[in-house]
Amino acid sequence: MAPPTATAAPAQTLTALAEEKTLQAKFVRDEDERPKVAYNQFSNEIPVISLAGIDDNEGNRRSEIRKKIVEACEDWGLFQVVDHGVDATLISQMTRLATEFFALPAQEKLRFDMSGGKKGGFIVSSHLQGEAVQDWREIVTYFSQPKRLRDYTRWPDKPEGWIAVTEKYSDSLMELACKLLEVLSEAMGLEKEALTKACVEMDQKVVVNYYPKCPQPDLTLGLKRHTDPGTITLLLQDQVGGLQATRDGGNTWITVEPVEGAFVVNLGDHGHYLSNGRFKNADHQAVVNSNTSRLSIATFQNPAPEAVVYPLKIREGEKAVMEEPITFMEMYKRKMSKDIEIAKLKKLAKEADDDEKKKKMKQSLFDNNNKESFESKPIDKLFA
Ligand SMILES: O=C(O)CCC(=O)C(=O)O
Ligand SMILES: [Fe+2]
Repeated sequence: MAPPTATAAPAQTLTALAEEKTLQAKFVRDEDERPKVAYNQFSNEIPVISLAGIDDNEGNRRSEIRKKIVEACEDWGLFQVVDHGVDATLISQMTRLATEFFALPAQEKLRFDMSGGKKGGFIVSSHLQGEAVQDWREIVTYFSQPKRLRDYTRWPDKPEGWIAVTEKYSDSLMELACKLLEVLSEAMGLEKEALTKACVEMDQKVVVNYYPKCPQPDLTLGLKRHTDPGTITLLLQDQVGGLQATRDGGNTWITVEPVEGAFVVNLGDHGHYLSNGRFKNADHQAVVNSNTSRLSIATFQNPAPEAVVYPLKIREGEKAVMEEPITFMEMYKRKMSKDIEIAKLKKLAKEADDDEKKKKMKQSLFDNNNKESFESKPIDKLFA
C-alpha cells in the first residue's frame, strides 16, 4: 500500500480529497485505531425489533417488545427498530435532501461554516481541539428542540424544502424517542415518564454525517470510536454499511447490518448513568470505504443542560456508578476535557515516535529534489 502523502494546503471540504490517490497524513490513524473489520462484513448480532403493537397495553405485545429492548440494552446498548411509525416518505425526503446538500459546491456548504465555534452549520471532520488525527467526514448539524431555541440562521436553506422536512422529521423522531424511553422506564420498574422527566426538557440535535469515498479507507475512520453523551440516539443509515460496535474496549468489532427504513437506536452516557450502568452506552465508530460515499443521520435526544445526572434506581446489592449527582452540562464538560486530554497525549506520543520517520521523509524529499517546496513550509505543517 502506498505511504500516506503530506500536503500543506488545508482542504476546505473533503470532496476534492476523495479523488486523490493517497490519503493525507492528517487522516491517518495509529495502527491500534484502524478498522479491523470491513465496512460491508455485516453481523446479525444486533437485534432488529418490530415496534408494531407497542401501544397495545392490553395484550402482551408491549411486554414482549420491552423484553427484547431491555436485552439489547443490557447486551450492547444498541438495537434496530422497524415498524416504528415514522412515515417512510418523510424518511426518504430527509435522506434525499441531505444527500443533495452534500453534493452542493463547496462555497455553498461553507456559507454555513461553523468552524469559528458557531452553534450549528457545516464542518469538515470533528471539531475537538487538540485532536491529532481528523475524521473522514463532513457534517451538517442543527439544534432542533426545544423549538423556542431554534436558530434558523444556522440551518441550511438549501436544497429548497429541507427546513420544512427537517421540522417534521424532528417532531416524528422526538415522538419515537419518547416511546422508547417510556419502555425503558417501565423496564426499570419506574413510571412511564421517569426518563423523560429526568431530562427536564428534552433537547434534540440532528447531525447529518456524510462520508465521501476514501482513497485509503484501511488507514482512517469516518468517525472515531466514542459513546454518545446523551440519553438515546436514533440513527438512520443508508444501505452502504460502516457503523461498527465493540463490547470489549475496541479489541473486536462488528459491522451493523443496514436495514432499509430502520433506525439504529443507541443508548448514550446519560441513559447509561440513569440506569445505574444496567443499560450499556454503545461503544461505536464509523468506517469508510473506497467504493462509495455513505450518509447517516444521527438524532441525539439529550437532557436539558441543567438536568441532574444520577441513577434513577439502584437495585438491591448494587452500588451507584456515580459518586455524586452532577448536571448534564458538567457531565458533558468532563467527558470533553477527558477526550481532549487523551487526544493531546496521543499527539505528543506520536510526535515523539515520528521523529525518526520525519528525518527519513525529510531526507527523501531532499533526494527527490523537492528542496524548495519543503523549505517553504514549516515541518509541523508538512506532517501535521
Ligand atoms: O455514521 C454512523 O454510522 C455513526 C454516527 C455516529 O455515531 C454519530 O454521529 O454519533
Ligand atoms: Fe455516535
